[in-house]
Amino acid sequence: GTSQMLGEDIDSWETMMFLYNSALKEVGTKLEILNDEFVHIHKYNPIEYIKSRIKTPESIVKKLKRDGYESTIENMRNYINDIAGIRIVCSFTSDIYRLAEMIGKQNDLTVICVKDYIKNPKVSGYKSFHMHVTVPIFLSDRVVETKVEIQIRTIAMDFWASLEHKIYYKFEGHAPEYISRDLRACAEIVSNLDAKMLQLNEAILEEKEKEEQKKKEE
Ligand code: 0O2
Repeated sequence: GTSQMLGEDIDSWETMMFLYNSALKEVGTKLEILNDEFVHIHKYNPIEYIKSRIKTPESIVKKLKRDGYESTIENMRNYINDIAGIRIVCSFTSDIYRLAEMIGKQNDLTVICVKDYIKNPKVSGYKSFHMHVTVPIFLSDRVVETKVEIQIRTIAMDFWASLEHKIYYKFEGHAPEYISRDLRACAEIVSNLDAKMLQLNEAILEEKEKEEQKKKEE
């Protein structure tokens, strides 16, 4: 059975993957509940969609190598923070911080670190809000705190990052300067679009408010 497997071979690859998969389920459910509650109270859906993934073994090994570590289970556990990754794609930049705050307040999650690549974009032009958290996984005989990387971004940021990721990988990080420059320019356009959409949303909400006020007065 599962518990026997865990007891006998605590450090195996399978056990580790079992824990990361469980962590993705736990955090995924948590986010769905937060979203449902938000809809219930505010009649508004901050999350467009959620994607989760387990990092491929090749990608894990590559990252360890990049950082100068041997490919051992111990090093993976200690130095790779995004083996379990969950991406929340939301509508507006304002939703990102609202969600990050809600996640930070969850008592059973421990926030290890936060990287705000929206306030401080990467040189590539990449924007996104990252949180490294741990979630307790309750097994039959023990509780294991398991790492998950949560990335929060708007649809526009996700659009840019998805395409840039493909292009970047074609060049293995050594894209010609004019391509990198154009990609950064695209990131700028995407940011302007996000700002414009946020403005529009605020204007629409204001108009709605006025309408309701008028209805009340009649
Ligand atoms: P993949 O294929 O998405 O798994 P740390 O996590 O702190 O140990 P790291 O990995 O340098 O150090 O963290 P960082 O820079 O915060 O990036 C983690 C993830 O963010 C990346 O995972 C990407 O998913 C995303 N990311 C970061 N920079 C960029 C960028 O310039 N363009 C795009 N498209 N995505 C980016 P991986 O492992 O690189 O890749």
